[in-house]
Amino acid sequence: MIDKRTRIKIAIQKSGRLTDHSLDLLERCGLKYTRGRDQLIGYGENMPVDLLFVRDDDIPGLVRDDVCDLGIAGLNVIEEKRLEFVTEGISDPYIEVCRLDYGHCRLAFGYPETGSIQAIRSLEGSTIATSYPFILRDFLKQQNIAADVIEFSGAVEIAPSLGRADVICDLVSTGTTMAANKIREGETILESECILLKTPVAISPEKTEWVDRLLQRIEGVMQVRESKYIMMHAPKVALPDITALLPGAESPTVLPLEGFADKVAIHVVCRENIFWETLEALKDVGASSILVLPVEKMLA
Ligand code: PRT
Ligand code: ZN
Repeated sequence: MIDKRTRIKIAIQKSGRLTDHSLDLLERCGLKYTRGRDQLIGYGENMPVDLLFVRDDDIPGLVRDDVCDLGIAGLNVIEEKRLEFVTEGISDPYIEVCRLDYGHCRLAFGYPETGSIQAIRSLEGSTIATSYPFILRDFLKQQNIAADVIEFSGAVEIAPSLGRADVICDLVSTGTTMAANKIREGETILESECILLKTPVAISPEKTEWVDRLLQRIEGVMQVRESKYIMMHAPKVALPDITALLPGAESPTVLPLEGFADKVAIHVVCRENIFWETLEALKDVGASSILVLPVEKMLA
């Protein structure tokens, strides 16, 4: 039995595209857990944090109802449920804390290649199949388009060939599924990625410290993903050019180099990836012995 007053509960997808990434994120935050025999709950061993493994569609509701303090789901699901809650008169069901930079996809129209409708402007009077009726209806309303929306819980891409719809509105990542069904990808109505959700209810004082700590660690993990630690030797005069070349760099540490009056060692953390082109440009302005190292952990 989990003590709800003192232990933080996080809802994550049980088995699907988001599961490995979500677990990896929490493990990078230092969480060690054992998974119960029923596989539905992971018990945190070194933090007062437990994981609830559920279907992604259930995550927004669990956070809204304060069954879980935090949850991780795709913006597509979060926005669909939010609009559904709004129709029930619930306006702020959860707090969207931050984007997590995985699970990227887009909700886009798909037009059968042989069909007469090939753009949003021709949607008036059409039938559109989707698994996201709330997002789609909201979009159509904003665009002032009257169209029939029919809900498909899966395999939306076969709706046109079944004669059930003229057009589809579905998630796309590589575009292979639409192409294989002779459907042309059209306009995107929602860019999605995974989002960290927080309960709308005030978190109990017993849990606040660990929730804050966890959120800070998640922010740290997000920051180090692209961050690099760069070391190089360079003429002192080249310092302004070097700083200008490094994307997202903090102010560099500049150290004297034994035996060289006009040269220094430069150490700097860059919050963006460093490409070969940047290294070549650094060399062109006089840098040498350039080392680029990954950053393991970072706390602002
Ligand atoms: O059982 P549960 O309900 O938890 O799982 P699920 O089947 O609903 O979800 P799952 O694991 O398929 O996806 C979970 C989340 O991953 C989604 O809600 C999105 O936020 C995100 N995501 C990222 C995707 C895709 N990419 C994606 N490509 N979800 C679904 N797809 C589908 C897409 O609709 C298409 O039919 O995958 C198919 C292949 O896409 P293409 O474009 O690569 O061919
Ligand atoms: Zn789902």
